[in-house]
Amino acid sequence: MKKKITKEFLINFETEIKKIYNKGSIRGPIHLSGNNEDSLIKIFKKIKKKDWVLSTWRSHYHAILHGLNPSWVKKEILKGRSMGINNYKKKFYASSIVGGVIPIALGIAVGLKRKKSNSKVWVFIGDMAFETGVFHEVYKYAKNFNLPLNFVVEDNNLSTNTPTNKVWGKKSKIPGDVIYYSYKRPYPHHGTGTWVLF
Ligand SMILES: Cc1ncc(C[n+]2csc(CCOP(=O)(O)OP(=O)(O)O)c2C)c(N)n1
Ligand SMILES: [Mg+2]
Repeated sequence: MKKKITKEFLINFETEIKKIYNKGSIRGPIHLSGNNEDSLIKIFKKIKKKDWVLSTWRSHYHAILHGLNPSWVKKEILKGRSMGINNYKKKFYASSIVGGVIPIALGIAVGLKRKKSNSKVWVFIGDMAFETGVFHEVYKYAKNFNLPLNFVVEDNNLSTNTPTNKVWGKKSKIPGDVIYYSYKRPYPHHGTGTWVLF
């Protein structure tokens, strides 16, 4: 069983990281989450400890909700590793390459199927990563070969500061078996909105 993590806990975690970052104590970029706590808490109820979770540059909430020790996550962030929080023991992998985790997730799902494992892979991607070709290829392959791979699209209609619907003319239709939620970003793409000098 995973420890129950509340919305307040998540918000307080990011608020604390924001304060530390603003003091100039984190010598690396950070990407803070917010306004999506309810959606994520609901989604993570379906994700088991034995499942793999793959995430992005903005992974603090995903890591904590997948059962990584919040103090350990905080230590990693303070070491400047916010953009790539990884813990193989806890089956958690995050990469800052847009779309980078999508084929990795597919490889893990193939491996799990070959081993006849009953674990699944959950991959969290932004709305712009969802529009990339690699998503559509991996989605098609996973579906056609019945692989244990679930996608979660986190839609803030932004790619850094560029509106995704304007880039593509419109947004693509989300397939019925892809988990989706939308939210309004409370923090800038990276940092806290305060200019920090080291
Ligand atoms: C291959 C690659 N290209 C560009 C970037 C720069 N970049 C970082 S995040 C990001 C926006 C991605 O938007 P989305 O997938 O919607 O994710 P969000 O941050 O909104 O959750 C971009 C372009 C990158 N990290 N990797
Ligand atoms: Mg986005």
